[in-house]
Amino acid sequence: MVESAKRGKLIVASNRLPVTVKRSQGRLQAGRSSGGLVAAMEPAMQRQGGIWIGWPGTQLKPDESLHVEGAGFDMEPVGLSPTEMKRFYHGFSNGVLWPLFHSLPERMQLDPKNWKTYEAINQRFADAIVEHLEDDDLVWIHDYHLALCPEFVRRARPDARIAFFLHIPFPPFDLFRILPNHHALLRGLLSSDLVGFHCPGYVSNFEDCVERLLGARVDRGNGEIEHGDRVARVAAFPLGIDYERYESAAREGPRPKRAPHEKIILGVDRLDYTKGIPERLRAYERMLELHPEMRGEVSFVQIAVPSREQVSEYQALKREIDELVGRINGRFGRSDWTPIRYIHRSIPGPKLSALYRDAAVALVTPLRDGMNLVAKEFVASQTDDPGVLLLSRMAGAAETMREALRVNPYNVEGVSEALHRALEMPLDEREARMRALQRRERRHDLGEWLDLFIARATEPRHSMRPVAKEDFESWLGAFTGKHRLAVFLDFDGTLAPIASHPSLVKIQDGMREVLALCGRRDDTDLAIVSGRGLADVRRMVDNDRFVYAGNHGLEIAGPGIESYQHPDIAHYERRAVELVAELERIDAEGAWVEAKGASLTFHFREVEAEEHEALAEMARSAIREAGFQARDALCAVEARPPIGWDKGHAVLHVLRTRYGPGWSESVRVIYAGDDETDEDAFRSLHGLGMTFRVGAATQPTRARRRLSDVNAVETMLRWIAERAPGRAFERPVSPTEP
Ligand code: GDG
Repeated sequence: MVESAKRGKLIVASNRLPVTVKRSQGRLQAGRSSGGLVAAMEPAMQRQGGIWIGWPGTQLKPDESLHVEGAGFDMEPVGLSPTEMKRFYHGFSNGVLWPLFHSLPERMQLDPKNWKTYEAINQRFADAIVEHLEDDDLVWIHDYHLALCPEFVRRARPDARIAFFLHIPFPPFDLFRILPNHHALLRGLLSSDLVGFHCPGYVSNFEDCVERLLGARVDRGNGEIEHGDRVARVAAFPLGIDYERYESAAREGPRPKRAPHEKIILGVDRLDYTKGIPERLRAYERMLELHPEMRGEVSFVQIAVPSREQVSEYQALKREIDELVGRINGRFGRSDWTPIRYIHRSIPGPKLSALYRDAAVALVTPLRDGMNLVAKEFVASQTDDPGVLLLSRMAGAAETMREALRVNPYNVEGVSEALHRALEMPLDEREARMRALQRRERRHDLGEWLDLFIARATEPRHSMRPVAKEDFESWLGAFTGKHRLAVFLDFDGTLAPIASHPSLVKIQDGMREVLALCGRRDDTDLAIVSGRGLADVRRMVDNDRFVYAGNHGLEIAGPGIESYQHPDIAHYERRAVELVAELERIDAEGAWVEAKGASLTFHFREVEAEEHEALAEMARSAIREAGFQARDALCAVEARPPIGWDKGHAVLHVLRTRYGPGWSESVRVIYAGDDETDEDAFRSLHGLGMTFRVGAATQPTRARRRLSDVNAVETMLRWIAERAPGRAFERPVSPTEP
């Protein structure tokens, strides 16, 4: 399937707009917002035009609109109340996602209330996007604040072209799974057509999480992930800067009247604990300690732009830095020399450019950083005597900026040595390193990043290649080895496509053939586990070699096992007759009741969709009144006897009676099912077998992996039918076997 993508307008959404509005004496004043996202996307929007949706920094009154003269694009403010700011922005986004994604989980502050607000605000952003969305537009959502937004936009506009870019690292599986809401975040991101990251390492962390936590199929080679009936692409797009702008700003930047006699070491960061400012100050202190000759010869200028000042972690960090600066200046300072100049505010662009240009060393030592633009801006601004970039290995930028002196920011001793080396580095080496860095950043600049991202985001959509036997070889080959296999399969939606009425469901020829092949193998036993009555499902599948579990496992029979019928079944069969009669009295054209002995199903697939919930609720309450358990199924509600016996119990019963209590040593278990009731079996088999949830739905599952449809199940069975023979076990013989 190839679909052509024409280009409409660009709709960008990020937590903050590029302007921060303040109310002063009743009037609105717009200033620039700080941070890397704005630094990257503002020039992009100036080039592309379009509309930027985000929080303007203050609550606007209903009659106030936001028009910024000469911006080159429109801005749409999204309002956030002080409580919403506290819960959505400070609470969940910056109190949970920010530290966790930067591999600092001990700084997380979890509060379930904040998650609710996070969901609500993501929905609000999605509504604002949808309001402006026209055919052929590209929606580009940014960063961790809005991870659920793609899913909410997708729900409203299934065909929208949606891309997402994450500006911070994506953490490894072991850390990401700490998050209680990890499924929702992954599903949110995967609703995009394209999810972009700074580095290949973050892409592969994301792929690991999706594969292990959602069970989704991931094609790592092509960067494709199956999500329901869609495919999301994932790729690395390392962000660059507007190189020429920084270069010319440095050339034109103010020059000091007199060249300072000391060498400047420069740090430029938002005041954030991920930036490693205290560690950096300690490394500088250590360098002054070890190299007294440097005292008075160097000076450290640290710019720390105030950020997230309401979060307690940031207040504590500010205090720590203030104390460290005071201590170091007190310890080494002289009347004619201050070791550290600490500037706790934002400085204007031209002044920053001049500082970048004149610095001998840039100390860019974050503990973890998605990319880090300061490193790149420093390089582009080195128009005079080349300085040295000292760069943390933990910054995304370090993956490509190989000619920098790369350091471990936690290792104070190592950073201090590298700093000394940078200050002493001969011109030849400084020149060679800086030239190489400049060449790369000039070539891979912001314009290239934008072109590559937008081109990929608007590429025609592809279906993912269908699942193949080789996939099952990699998922099941090592697991099954030479063991005997016990394969459990649901019927409707797993072995045969769902039809408008259960009596119309039919196994396709290819499936019938492959089932027969599996059934003939001596090392493989098949069991069909269905919500249908036992006789019904046995008639549908029509193969005497299989075991059948009907009525969600209340009745079981077949070769090699003890037939089973739950002792309470007769009692519930009688009560079910009355319940059938009662449900049949619900007056809805197209709804009907399937009687299955001790259980029943109330179907409403043929009824208008808007009536579904009301009908389901009526059925649920009648079922509960009659003393049965109500379970939602696909366009249906099932009534089951409350006897604590489900498909999971049925599977374990079959395994125990067929292979003995030590079954887990001799057989490998595979289970595939498409229904909510199969989740019981997935739970029972968790850690004991390989489970597959079939179907395009994206709701959470306990299954290990997902298969898109009946065809994928057929491919799995073909792999099973053709796999190398397992060890020769005696096939259990039963009197009922033909
Ligand atoms: C996030 C990710 C990723 C700083 N002080 C002043 C000032 N700045 C500007 C810098 C730079 C930007 O702020 C900071 O960007 P970074 O990339 O270093 O860091 P974050 O804000 O944490 O950004 C980061 C980025 O998003 C982009 O994807 O690289 O990893 O954490 O542009 O120049 N600008 C001015 N005065 C200052 O005092 N004018």
